[in-house]
Amino acid sequence: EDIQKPRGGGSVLFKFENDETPPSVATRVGVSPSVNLPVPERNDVTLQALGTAPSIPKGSAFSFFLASHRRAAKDLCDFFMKTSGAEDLRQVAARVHGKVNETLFIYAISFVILRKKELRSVRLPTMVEVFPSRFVPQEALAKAQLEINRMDPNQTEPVIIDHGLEFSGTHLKPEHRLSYWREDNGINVHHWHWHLIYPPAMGFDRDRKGELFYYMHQQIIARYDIERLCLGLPRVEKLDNWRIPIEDGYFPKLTISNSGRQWGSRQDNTLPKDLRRRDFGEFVDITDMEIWRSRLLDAIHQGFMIDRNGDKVRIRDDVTSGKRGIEILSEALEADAELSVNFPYYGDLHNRGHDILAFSHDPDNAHKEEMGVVGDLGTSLRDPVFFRLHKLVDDLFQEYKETQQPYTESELFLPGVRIEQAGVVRGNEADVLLTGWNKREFEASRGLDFNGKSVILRLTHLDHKPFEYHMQINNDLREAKEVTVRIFLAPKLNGQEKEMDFIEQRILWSEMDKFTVNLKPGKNHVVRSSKESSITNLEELTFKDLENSGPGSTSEQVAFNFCGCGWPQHMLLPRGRPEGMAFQLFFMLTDYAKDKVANPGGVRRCANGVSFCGMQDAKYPDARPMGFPFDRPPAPLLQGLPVSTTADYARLGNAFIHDITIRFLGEKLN
Ligand code: CUO
Repeated sequence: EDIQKPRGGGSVLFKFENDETPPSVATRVGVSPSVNLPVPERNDVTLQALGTAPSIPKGSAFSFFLASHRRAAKDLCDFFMKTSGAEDLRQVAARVHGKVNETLFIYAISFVILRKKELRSVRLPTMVEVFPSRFVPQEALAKAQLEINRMDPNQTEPVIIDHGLEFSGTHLKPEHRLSYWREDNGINVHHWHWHLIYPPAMGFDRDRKGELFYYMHQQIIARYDIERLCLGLPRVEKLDNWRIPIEDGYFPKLTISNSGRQWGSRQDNTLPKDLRRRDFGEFVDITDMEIWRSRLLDAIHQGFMIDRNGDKVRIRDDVTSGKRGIEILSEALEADAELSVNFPYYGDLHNRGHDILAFSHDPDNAHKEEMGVVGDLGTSLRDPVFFRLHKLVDDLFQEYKETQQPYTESELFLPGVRIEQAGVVRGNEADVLLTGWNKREFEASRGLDFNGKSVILRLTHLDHKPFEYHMQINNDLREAKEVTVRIFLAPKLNGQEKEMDFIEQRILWSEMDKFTVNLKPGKNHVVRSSKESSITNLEELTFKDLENSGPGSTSEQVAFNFCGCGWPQHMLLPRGRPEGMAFQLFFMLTDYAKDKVANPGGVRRCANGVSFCGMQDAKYPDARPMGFPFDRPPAPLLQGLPVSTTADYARLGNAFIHDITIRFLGEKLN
């Protein structure tokens, strides 16, 4: 039996002529109502016009970390960008569909919809429904297909694929205990979206793109390390020696963009090798990786980089105009070949790191194997090695941050306002938060063809009971004061069950929320729901949501393409431990007048996920360095006393530290 006819995900966005896509699947997604009209012949859509886009084979993996694939993406995006309006794009896309790689097609469509103002009403469904095969094992999809083949043709009940809790793990390997986290659908969708908004070398820059590359990934590593601590595992180790085998392998058991081709897998103890993929025209030596890292470290320790003319470019974070050092360093490290201060010299450490790891099982194509999941933006977090690579990246950023002047007391202190009390409340219980498992359903039969029958994916994920932050703040000033409230979470104790000092805890602080309040003179009681977090997104929309919302939908839904970026709300809290685990919340108030960023004419669109994703058509809305005040080493003295732990920062009246407990119920919530 033919299982899952390749549908390529593309057809789900538009209705195509001669496409046997069932009408329900081909539902227009917020495009103009004429979408079911036939696609007229067009002589402007030729293979030549697509540049290098058709060079990526259909059915195979597409990797934004490969220079040749980025070029193909740029060619296709440029071509789509020339269209005028939704109808034109639909016609052009329908002609291109089937001629290019499926993932590339979805990437380019998403890219253009994000960037063309007139396409703001076009919304995209979640990747889970576009490419179900990237989220559940091939075996489960094949089983569903078999069940359908045996089914009574009149049966209307959907077939259900229940996925989790084990995910790809067996619990024989310590790393498998975190499969639920790495393979979480929301985290992977967030990562895909983030890179879609902030791609390197696509001919444009975004405000503080490099700094956000550092910060968003730093926060992923912090959260991953916290989750490891919850499970009694040590912090992730950076991959800084490419000449010894990588202990942990990874077997994704997934297929690529519904084509049936398998992602490559990596055995335990695989030795990374020089990349010699003639099929992509991609070559990298391990030696290059070592040289680039060493040059970046030179720059960090000397305090300047060398541009292409041989001139020094100072890297410092305390500049008030121009680019911060972190921005310059990040563009050279990621790297963005167009924005790097000296691409030939500082190289392409991070992207090439993904490539070497993605092909470590078949570096020269001797086995004709596909890349591993770490090569793809939408799947790379599944593999434990992703975190080892990004720990290396973050380690370089931290090395740089440690060379920066600590914040001074006047930069940290905000006179006149004082946090008297702050904590969390859930129902009528204070300071105890609960986590457990939950499930969400998606339709697999939108992106895959199951003979027109409905197949539901029921994915298990970590979740928590919603809660509220409560803060008692005194404003001793005579007038109202606008402040930014910054809330962070970190474990109280390290792996040895000892209280952490400032330096040890510094890079674990996870941003929970950031918002503005106007404090009236006197006492203020500020309440904020966990659901409003500045790092989390709106729930991803399913095809059904989109059908139900119609063209006259709310502006929040309209902005979804951008809002799709953001940490999943269900992963806001680390899981804690069954017996309860000690955490600390850190609250800080800063002067909004100093934090504010002028956004001329900027409508505040899609405030969700803003801390990790920025805002559409606007500058990043916080003037402080990202991660403030934990992005730098501790101030040596505050109010004349030394600083050894974070609690010493709370001596300032505008900061507050508070102990809470997170208890993992290990059962279904609600
Ligand atoms: Cu997000 Cu390496 O930058 O995956």
